[in-house]
Amino acid sequence: MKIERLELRLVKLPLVHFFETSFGRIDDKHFILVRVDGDGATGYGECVAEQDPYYSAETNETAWHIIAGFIAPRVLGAGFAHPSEVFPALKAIRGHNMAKAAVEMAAWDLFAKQRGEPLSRVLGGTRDRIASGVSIGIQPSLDALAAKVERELAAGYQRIKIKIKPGWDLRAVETVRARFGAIPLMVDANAAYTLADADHLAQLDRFDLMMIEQPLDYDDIADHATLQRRLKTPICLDESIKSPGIARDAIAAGACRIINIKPGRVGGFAESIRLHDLCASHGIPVWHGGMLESGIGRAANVHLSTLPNFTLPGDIAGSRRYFDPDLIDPPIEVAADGTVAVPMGPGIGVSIRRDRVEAATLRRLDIADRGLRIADSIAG
Ligand code: OSB
Ligand code: MG
Repeated sequence: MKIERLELRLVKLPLVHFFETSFGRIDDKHFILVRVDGDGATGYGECVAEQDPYYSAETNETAWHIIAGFIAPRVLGAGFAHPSEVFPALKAIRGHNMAKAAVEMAAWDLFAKQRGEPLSRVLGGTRDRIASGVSIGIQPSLDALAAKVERELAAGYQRIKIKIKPGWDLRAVETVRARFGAIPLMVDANAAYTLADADHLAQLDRFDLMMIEQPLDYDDIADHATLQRRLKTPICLDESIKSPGIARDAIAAGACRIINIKPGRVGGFAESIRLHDLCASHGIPVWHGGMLESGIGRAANVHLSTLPNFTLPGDIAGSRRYFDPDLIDPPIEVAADGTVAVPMGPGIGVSIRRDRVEAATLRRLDIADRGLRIADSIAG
C-alpha cells in the first residue's frame, strides 16, 4: 500500500444541540478530515482533536502542524505492507496520538478499500451490529435532563450516560433513577473531581451505576486506584488511558474495572486492537467512546466496535443527534432495539457527500508525494 497524496481539511459543522461537559460547552464541531489516496483508491480519517486543549492537550492547530510537518513526510511514498505498520513508522514523533490516529485510520480505510473488504473484517471484528448508548451533556435543569433521557430511551438506546461535575451529580442521578427506574445508567465526570471528593463520590454507590467514568485527573492512575478501593461502583478510565502500556499499569494498580477505547486517544486502530486484546486477557470489558464525530469518524468507530471484547454499549449514537445533515448519506441510524448496523461496503462503507464536505471546509492543504519538501515550503 502506497500513499501518494494526503489532503487535510479543517471542517466546521454546526451541532444540532450544544454539548456541555465538566470542561465547557460547544455549539459547533471543528475537526480535521484526512484523505489519503493510493493506487486509485481513497481513504478517510477523522481527527478527534478539538478547538481547545480541554479534553486532551491536542487541538486542531497542533494536529494540523504535526500531520503536515511530521507525519505526512513519513507516510507519503512509503510502501506499507499493512496499515499496522503506520503507527510504528511514527515512533520518532512523541505524543500527538490524535494526529497520528487520523492518518493511520485513513490508511486502514484505504487498505480495506483496496482489498474490497469492510473495515470491520480487516480489523478482526466478529459482529454485524453493535450496541449503542448515548452520552447526555450537562443540562440547564433537572427537568431538561429528564426530558432528554426520556427521548433517548424512546429512541431505543441501550444505556444512558450522563455527564456530571461538582454541583451537577447526585441530584441529577437521583432524578434519572426516580423517573426511569433500573435503566442501564452510568456517569462521566471528565476529570472534574479530586480524591478529596471520595466521600461525596461514594454516595453514588447507592444508585447502582454501571460505572463512573474518569472521576479524577486526566493523567492520573494512583488516585483512581485509591478511589476504586473506596467505591463499589466500577471506575472506567477514559482520559488517563493514552496507550496500552498505561492501561497495563492501571489494571495492575486496580485503578479501573472497565476501559473506554477511543482510537484517537491511543494513536489509531493498531494500538486500539492491542489495548482491546490486553483488556480481554485481564478480564476487563471495554466499550467504544465517542468524540462527537461526524458520520465519517462515527462509521470508523462502528467497525472497531465489532471486536469481541466490546461487550458494553458504546458512545456511538445516530448521526441525527449531532449533525443534520451529516457528511455521509445515508446517515448512521440506530434501530429500535438500540443497535447500529455495521456498513458492509469496502472500507468504512459509508458514502461521503463531497459537496457537503466542500461547503463545510474552512482550510485545505494538499500534500502530494515527497511531502517533506512541500511541508518545508509551507513552514518556510
Ligand atoms: O469524555 O467521552 C467523553 C465528547 C467529547 C469529548 C469527550 C467525551 C465526549 C462524549 C460524547 O462523552 C460522546 C459522543 O456522543 O460522541
Ligand atoms: Mg469520557
